[in-house]
Amino acid sequence: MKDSQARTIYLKDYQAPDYLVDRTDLTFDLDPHATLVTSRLKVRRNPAVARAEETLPPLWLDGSDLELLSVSVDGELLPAQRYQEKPGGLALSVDRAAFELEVQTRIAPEANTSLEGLYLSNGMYCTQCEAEGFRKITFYPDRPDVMSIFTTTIVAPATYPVLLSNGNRIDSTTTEDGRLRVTWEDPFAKPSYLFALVAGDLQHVEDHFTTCSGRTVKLQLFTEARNIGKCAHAMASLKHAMRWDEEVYGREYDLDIFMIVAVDHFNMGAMENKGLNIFNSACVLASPETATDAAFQRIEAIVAHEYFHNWSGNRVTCRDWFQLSLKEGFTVFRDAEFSADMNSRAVKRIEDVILLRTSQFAEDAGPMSHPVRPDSYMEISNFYTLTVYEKGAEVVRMIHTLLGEEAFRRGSDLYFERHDGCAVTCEDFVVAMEDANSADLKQFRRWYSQAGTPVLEVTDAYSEANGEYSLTIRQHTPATPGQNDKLPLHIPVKIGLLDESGSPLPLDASGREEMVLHLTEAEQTFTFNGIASRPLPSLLRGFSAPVKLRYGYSSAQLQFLMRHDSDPFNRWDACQRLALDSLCKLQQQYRAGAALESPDTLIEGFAAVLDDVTLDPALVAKMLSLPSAQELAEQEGDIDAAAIIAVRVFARDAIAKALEARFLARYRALDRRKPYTPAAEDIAERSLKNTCLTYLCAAGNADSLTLAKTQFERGENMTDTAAALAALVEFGPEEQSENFLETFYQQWQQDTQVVETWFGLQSGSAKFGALERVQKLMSHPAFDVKNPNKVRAVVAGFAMRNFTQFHREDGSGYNFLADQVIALDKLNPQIAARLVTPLTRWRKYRAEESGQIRVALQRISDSGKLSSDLYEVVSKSLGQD
Ligand code: 7MF
Ligand code: ZN
Repeated sequence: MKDSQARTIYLKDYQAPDYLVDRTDLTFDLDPHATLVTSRLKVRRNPAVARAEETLPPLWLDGSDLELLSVSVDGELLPAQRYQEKPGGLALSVDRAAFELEVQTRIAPEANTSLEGLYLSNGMYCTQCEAEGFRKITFYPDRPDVMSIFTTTIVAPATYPVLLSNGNRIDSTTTEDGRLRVTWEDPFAKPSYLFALVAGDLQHVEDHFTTCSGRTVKLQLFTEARNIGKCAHAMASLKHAMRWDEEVYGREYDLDIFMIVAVDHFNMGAMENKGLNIFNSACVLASPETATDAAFQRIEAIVAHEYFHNWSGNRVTCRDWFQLSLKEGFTVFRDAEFSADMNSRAVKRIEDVILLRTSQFAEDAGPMSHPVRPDSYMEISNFYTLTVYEKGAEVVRMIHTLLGEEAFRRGSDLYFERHDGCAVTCEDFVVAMEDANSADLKQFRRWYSQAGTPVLEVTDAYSEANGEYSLTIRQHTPATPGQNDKLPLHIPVKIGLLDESGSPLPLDASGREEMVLHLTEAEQTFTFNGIASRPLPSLLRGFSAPVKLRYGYSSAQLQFLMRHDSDPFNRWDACQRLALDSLCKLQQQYRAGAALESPDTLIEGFAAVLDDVTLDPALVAKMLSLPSAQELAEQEGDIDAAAIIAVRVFARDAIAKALEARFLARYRALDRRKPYTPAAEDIAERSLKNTCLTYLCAAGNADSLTLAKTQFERGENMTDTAAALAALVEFGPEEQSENFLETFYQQWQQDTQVVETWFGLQSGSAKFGALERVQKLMSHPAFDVKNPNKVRAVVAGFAMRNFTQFHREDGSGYNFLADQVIALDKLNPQIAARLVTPLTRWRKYRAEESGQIRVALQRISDSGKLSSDLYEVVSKSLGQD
């Protein structure tokens, strides 16, 4: 399977570019099969690397899947011996230090199924250039440290009335043959990955924002006519994000126009192209009738994320792709804080921590494990990972925790001031944080270079005679591929101490009740004085560091923390630990072939949570949610999929039956039938209401299924409708479930986003997502293998959310995924490489599963020439590289 083009790139080999591009003038003559791209570049030798009296090095232009038509220098056609087309690009011999280069190429957007570069989505032209897609448009130094001022002219038939690119529209005319010709200029120098072009028959909604300095910015959201009623929430979110970035970071928007375009075919969530963000439709369009609360909150977060990139990413960008977390970690931290300010802070934190613990920790322990700043890669698009994004955001959060709010802001101000208009490194970010505050983050930097999840083991001691309490913390990080020896990290451990009544104890003479311990050694002891009786520690509050924490809490202590901890995150965490402990005990019983015992302590804990009407209902809903099968699988090696599924179902049903009356009472109290709003308090009530409904249906009482049926038929908003449908499908009689699913499809078949929800509901269902059904969904008329959202809903939904069916004993789930990955690699390598993830974790399973998964991976490997994307993941997972 060895791919001749798959070679490894190393950070240590970084070299500044030989040439700079001051101006980039592009003209697109759009045609589905033969788009003509003319690129005029003002090129000059990079003075930072030039030496006197040198022979000029060749100019390297990246290019892939391009048909080269002509090359000229300073207006003269270049003879063929002056340039050479090679795999991956074009090398030009250069005879002057500054020149104008013109390159003409032809491309076929219609045939582009990779969704990188210029392609068509439902007849609309659009682009995706990050990380290395611009080279599929024209020959260019496609690297983020080459920043240029772009002018873009688009010529298209009048059937494409909307022609967009970055910056300001400076010209618009009709050509003699009746075509439209529009020119855009972006006054800010940018790397090619931020280039964007859109052309189509689009409608838009418009609004405006007045910046802190009083400038008016025009805001436009473009979409196909049928979706124009689904733009309001994204527009409101954008305005909130613009205000928040001014208030919290002092960052004002810099152009007079900001545009968002929704497209149906998109590999990722969205893209921060300068002044022209492009979004996956599912991440921007919403109405109460069609979108769930989760979708509303996701849209708010992603609109903010892309907007925040205007400063953290665009004005200050990355020197090279090893620095990806510089913009992504920082921007994810910014969008998380924004969401926390707009909604419930504790709930946002809980959701992010669940993602880290289930998926990022698994990545850190798997064959693709890498540091926040990777040292090497074969295919950069494989490194848009949870480690770079989420762990990267945790690293920024730890700097925030260590320095404090105001010092962090001083650091961020200095960072933007110092590096505005530049392409910089993670190191530059840390240095700005240090310089603005005379802080020392020397040891802290290891978080960027060391992979793996640290484990903290905490023990404590109390001396009544001295009134002295001490915490001893040991840290170690397990080995990861290519990194065997790990050094101690600088870890902020936020703590509090509770007395017997649950009140917080003062931790020192200043009387503060919470503090951040700086753990820097492999083992360290922290001592507290004046403690009158043995306290209960509340550790790692708010998840102050991305680590696994071990302390031998008893069930009684966890129940106590659930009730009394002043940190709402740690109350939830105590509840999760209680659930994890119960499920682990059940697993031991299951694996020993013993009868399963009712998880009474857990039920007791849940009862207390349900009875506490003073708690935020959203927090209650989170506390009552059992850890997912995926999260349980992350807990230990030698995973037994059948045991995980069995004990989770057993515990869920036991809880449902024991607390049925309480669930019903809360369901009734929360079923208020108010008109829908996506306000945090309303979302909170719906989430607890639907958690109760799910447990009620799990308990199997016919009256509960009637409740779900009524809620489904009322169809008041998609959150309630989808939750009721999911409960009916999972717990109702089979023939009826079919009918409900069919009714739902009939009602919503015109709505792309709802159909995606409908697909996902089935593929992720333990009961209804059997392989045969999932295969049938793939030949459903609404399925489109070229649309990543559909593939994610059906195939990834099955492989990543349907633990029961995916791990079927005959290995058919693994084989199915292997078949899909092989087929998709021919169409869309990025999606194929992401889809294969569940198979890469084969070493974690017990022999039965692991052997079958490895065979499926090997079959992919032997299936012929793989894309470099898929090759990297598969070969690293099989341990060949
Ligand atoms: C919120 O980071 C968090 C993460 C790259 C594409 C969007 O802005 C982005 C792009 C990938 C994975 C996750 C996200 C994005 C991408 C994302 C979006 C919103 N620069 Br790949
Ligand atoms: Zn981003």
